[in-house]
Amino acid sequence: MKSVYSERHKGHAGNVELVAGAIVPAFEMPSRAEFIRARIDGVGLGPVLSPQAHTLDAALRVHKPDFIDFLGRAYPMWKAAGREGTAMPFTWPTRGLRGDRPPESIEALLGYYSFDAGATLVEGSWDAIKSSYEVALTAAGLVKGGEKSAFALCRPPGHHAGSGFMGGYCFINNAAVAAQWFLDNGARKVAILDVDYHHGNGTQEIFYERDDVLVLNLHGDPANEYPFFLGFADEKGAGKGEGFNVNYPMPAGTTFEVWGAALDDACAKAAAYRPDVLLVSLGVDTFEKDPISAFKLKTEHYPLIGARIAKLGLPTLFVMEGGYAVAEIAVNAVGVLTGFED
Ligand code: Q9C
Ligand code: ZN
Repeated sequence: MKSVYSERHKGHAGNVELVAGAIVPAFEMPSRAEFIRARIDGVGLGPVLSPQAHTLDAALRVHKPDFIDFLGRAYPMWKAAGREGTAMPFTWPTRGLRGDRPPESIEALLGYYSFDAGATLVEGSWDAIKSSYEVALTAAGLVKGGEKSAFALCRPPGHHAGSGFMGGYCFINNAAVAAQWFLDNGARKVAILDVDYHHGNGTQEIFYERDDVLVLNLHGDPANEYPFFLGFADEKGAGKGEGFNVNYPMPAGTTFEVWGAALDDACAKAAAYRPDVLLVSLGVDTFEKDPISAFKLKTEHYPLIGARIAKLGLPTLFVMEGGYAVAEIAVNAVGVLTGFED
């Protein structure tokens, strides 16, 4: 399997986040992608290609123009306001406040274009975000060009980013961009299987009223887990999208036996949908030792996930999302890919 990777992700570094009332180094750090990059060579998965340059046109097919424009302007504005270090949101236009029009100051803009404090920017973030987007589109091009599968080693990840907001380490929704790109380039239907531990709220929001993208999401129950405000089982799509969004919330402590049954059900739904392309939002934060998650999957299970997905026999694009127990995420993420190929 061919992979696509860019060193430009490394500029998105030194970010901090809020955990239990304290500012700590962000779990979403450059070493994540570096470990995976090394593991690809370690197991001989296949060639690793650099992304081709892309304009932002494909991003604008799923994101609002003012949001994409903001992502490019945010850190320069932060610096122009005399700040340095991590740009982090801290005020949000929730119920009872004015969320109907973009504000002016960088502090207000950060909150207006986010749903949490978890997507933070430093000097090199925007270039890294664009590189992650180009990685996804280049890998999508490989699948469109006839490859049975491809791996987009995206960093930063994307599935929490919605049409007009960032959050949860995510800025541009790489998987959603790729799905729309396939549709704009000849595909009639695309299925997205999101196996990241966290609900892919951004992906769900983007395609919620659409019947040309089936979104299947396996994740920690939002009743007790981030992102808390989306991802419940009764969210099934709306309008002509009704029935084309499926959530599988599962409790803390879920083992592979239970998780794998949900995967089987999701795969059956994907098969019945008969998509032209399958996109896998590949988070491996389901791992038992993940520092911010609560499922109990073991390293031996990841190749089984890949093998199960391969049985669908669909052109498949894997897009990297979360996974934070740095060294082991590489074994697990690449384990899915080798399991797919075996
Ligand atoms: N710091 C992905 O896996 N963390 N994003 C909330 C408080 C947010 C995870 C806990 C986790 C976001 C792509
Ligand atoms: Zn996650």
